[in-house]
Amino acid sequence: DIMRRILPHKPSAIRESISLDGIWNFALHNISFPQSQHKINVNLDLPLIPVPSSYNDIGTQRSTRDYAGAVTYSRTFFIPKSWETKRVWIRFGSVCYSADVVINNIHVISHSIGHLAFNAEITSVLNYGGENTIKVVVDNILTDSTIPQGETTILSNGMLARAYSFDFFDYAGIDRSVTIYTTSESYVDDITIITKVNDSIGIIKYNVTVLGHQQKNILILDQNKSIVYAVANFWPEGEISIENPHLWWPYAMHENPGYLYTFRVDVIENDQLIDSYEQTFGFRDLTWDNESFYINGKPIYFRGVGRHEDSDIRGKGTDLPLFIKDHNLLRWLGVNSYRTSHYPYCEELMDLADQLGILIINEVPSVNTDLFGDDLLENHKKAFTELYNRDKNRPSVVAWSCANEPRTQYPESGPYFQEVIEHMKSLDATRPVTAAIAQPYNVDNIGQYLDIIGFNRYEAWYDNTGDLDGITERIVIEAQEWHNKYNKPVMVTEYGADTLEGLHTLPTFIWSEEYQQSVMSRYFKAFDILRQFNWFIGEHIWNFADFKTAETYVRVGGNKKGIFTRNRQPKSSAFLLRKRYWALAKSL
Ligand code: GCB
Repeated sequence: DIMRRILPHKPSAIRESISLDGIWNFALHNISFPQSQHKINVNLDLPLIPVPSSYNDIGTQRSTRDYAGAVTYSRTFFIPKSWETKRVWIRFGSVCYSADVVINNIHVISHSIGHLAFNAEITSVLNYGGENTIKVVVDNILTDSTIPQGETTILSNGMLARAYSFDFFDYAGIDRSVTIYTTSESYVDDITIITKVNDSIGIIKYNVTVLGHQQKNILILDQNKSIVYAVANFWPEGEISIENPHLWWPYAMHENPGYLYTFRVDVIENDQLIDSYEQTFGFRDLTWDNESFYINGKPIYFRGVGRHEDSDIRGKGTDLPLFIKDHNLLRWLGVNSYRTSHYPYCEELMDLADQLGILIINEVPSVNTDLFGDDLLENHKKAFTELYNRDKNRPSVVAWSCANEPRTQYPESGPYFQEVIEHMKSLDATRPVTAAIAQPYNVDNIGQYLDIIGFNRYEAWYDNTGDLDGITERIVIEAQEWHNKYNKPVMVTEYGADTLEGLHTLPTFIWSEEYQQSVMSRYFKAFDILRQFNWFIGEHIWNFADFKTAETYVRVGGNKKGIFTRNRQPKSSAFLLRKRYWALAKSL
């Protein structure tokens, strides 16, 4: 059962690791790299690729950027002799879309879905005290039954091309870190922690899988790493109470948001520590009803953004400078939340959300869900299982989003999403399920299964272009209709307008910075009217930053609905949003 052992590698007194991040060899299967270095009009790109990164924007060739099919990543690495007595594992943070991993010519694992971690034990295939080879065949073909869905076409030059309806560039490659690490023969395989707060008592319900029958100890450490609780030789599951725990609060709602405790499991054999794993968690009580959504008993109003993992050159590749820059900008804006539109984000980002107190609506990678076949349904459920296993212990994750803009006008969408949502709830009863819905309320078939209704609406952009004065009333009415139909909390999960930075117009005209601000201020009026009702629980603008999309004539160098440019410089709208979000933060 490979997918349960998904705990990321964490440094500890016992576990050792080697990073395989770096420069790998790279080959496209249907296109050969040139022999001659002395010609132009040939592909002079290096047969090398950085990991982690998407491969698409690294080279100079359209054929690489738009490649459809399998590519091979390969490299060598050393394993120390001293690891001979250990179990050894390999873990990929994500490969888009599918991966076949071969080490020393032995196949070790296949995995097919992007944006989610997978690992495999590789103890028996390694050459200890010597060199090893790894080859990863990465395929980016999407079909009717992959999550997300896509298709392929043939171009006039005979090349295969990808086609997809979702509005972000279909980046591919080994886009997150690759780590090889050790455990002892007996090791901590999985930890599940659920917290509850009753008056001044914090309750931790835990379930720990340790392979082997040794003594297992649990320590609970506070943020300063002081021990607040210790138990020796615990059962695999149990309950721990902590008096007056520090609560986990969202950003700007408390002077110390994002308070994290550590749940440490030590495994001891013959008085020797043989494994130690530290899992962070937070005490926060999540409740929701037909009227509202509460953290630690207080109603939450989501003020935030839709985002993408996207930047130039590296595409969706993990980029630590970008991650910290983005979080400085998110804090500058005063957001308390974002949605991981439209796929699970990198674990390093999720760690920051836990630490900083950012509320995450965690979206499975299902976009524009259509056709609703049985294979698709199975893959959709599997995607959610993998996401749940990866992120179940994160206090930042306060809701699951089961899809972005699924085709909910079709009757088949009803039973399909009923099953997806019931599957989510069977795994996790502690978090609400939502979706970002594009179809109008009157044709929707899935809202009755959701806990929170999210809708995406582009008034005065795709709908009623230019009609700024119609925005406020239409949004107020639509939100009320959603609430009337389903009697659930409602939020706007997307609204916005494409804006070319530096384009100014008086009077205001679409694509200008003034137009983006005009749209926003009309939406703000609607939100302020709706905020009188407890059931209206939030606003997420589309998008935090401009991002790359497929090549289409409605996109000029990508989607420009960012309030920041792709380079993370502000459009004038960023200042407007900042003013509103900080005013909201202070008024709540
Ligand atoms: C949407 C989609 C998002 C697009 C956005 C747009 O509704 O959810 O993926 O980027 O509209 O700008 O068209």
